Amino acid sequence: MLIERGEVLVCSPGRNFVTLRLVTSDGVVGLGDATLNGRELSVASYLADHVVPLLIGRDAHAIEDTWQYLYRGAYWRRGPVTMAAIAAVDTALWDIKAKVCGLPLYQLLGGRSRRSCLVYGHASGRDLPELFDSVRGHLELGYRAIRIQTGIPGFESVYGVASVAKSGPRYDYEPARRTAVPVEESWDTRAYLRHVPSVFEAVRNEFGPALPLLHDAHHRLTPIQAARLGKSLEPYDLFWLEDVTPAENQEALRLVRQHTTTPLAIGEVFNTVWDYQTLIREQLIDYVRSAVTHTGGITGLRRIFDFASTYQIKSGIHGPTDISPVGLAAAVHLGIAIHNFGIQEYMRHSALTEEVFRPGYSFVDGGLVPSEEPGLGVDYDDDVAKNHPYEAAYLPVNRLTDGTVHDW
Ligand code: KDG
Ligand code: MG
Repeated sequence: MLIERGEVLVCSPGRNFVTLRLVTSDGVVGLGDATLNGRELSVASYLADHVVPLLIGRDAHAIEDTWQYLYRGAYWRRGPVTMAAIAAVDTALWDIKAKVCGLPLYQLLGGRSRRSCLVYGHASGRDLPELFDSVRGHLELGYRAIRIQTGIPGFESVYGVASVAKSGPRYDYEPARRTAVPVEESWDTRAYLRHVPSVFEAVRNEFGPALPLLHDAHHRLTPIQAARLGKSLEPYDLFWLEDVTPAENQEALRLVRQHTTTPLAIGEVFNTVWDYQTLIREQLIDYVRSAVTHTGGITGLRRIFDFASTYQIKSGIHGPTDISPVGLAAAVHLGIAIHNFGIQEYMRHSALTEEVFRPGYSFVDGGLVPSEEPGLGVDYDDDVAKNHPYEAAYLPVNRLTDGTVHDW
């Protein structure tokens, strides 16, 4: 069975998505997610100009060989654009193979290791009353683990805080804005470090000790600041503290680790197992945050999880709404199969997004359950998609209060 055709589909049902559709000589269709928020067209071009032409006539079953051909064969390795493109090809080929076998994809990854994948949602608010409403809204929706992000007094726009709709707090916070150039946000780490522990104290007092709580520092701290934050949050028993430092300097986590027992999660901007080499070998983290979409697909991410499993490090697959339902479905198939599953991020896509992508996974009792359809279990509706063409959108740029560019 040969790969006969490849189409790169770019659409924007509320936000931008890049999807690869591969079609085989037997007419079997596979989908893969290649969305890179704010840099979508670079991956679309990489796929259309440099990858799809090389796939035509290749054996659709040769997933590992195709992965290595695209990874090693390009000579220029790694990086988000290359690895998102490889991820889309890899996921589409797994989708095809599972459809040919007549099995849901997780069966090819070893079968079920659990009934469902526990997820966490994103609660947020500019202040405590808004945050509490958002937490209650998530509990009513059935979430059993919740990420907490809040405004900081004196700052207008803070990472992770959703706008509030008339109908109540939103759950699908989208930081990328449809502007010709990125909007700029303002940041003060000392104000953040002073404020956050009081928020977690209030949340624990209101919602009790048992609810798993998570928090994302979004790459903004130095190692010593990160150590201080981890230590100050210890009384509130976080499930994890995410992206405390810009972790391309993996060794920086040694210092953080020496000072705090708060579990650490890192890796949504990483692309390969090499980005985790020190973090995993020295047990500097507790959860791997990479997405199927940005890590070379199921093949690339599974490699990282297998390495992590030898050190009791678990999965925490990245799943905000800029991972399409195709990428999320792949995450759920992988998460249900691996032994070292930790938790899955699930913000919920908008109704419009789910009109284009028809996901077969279901949210049951705070967990995601994969579709039992052969393959990934996601369909793509071209007719709906064509009414929602790409629109340029950028993630914000962050500046300190004196104007210095800072990590966003
Ligand atoms: O596109 C950027 C988002 O994927 C990122 O800001 C989301 O940090 C994020 C998370 O943990 O979901
Ligand atoms: Mg994050």
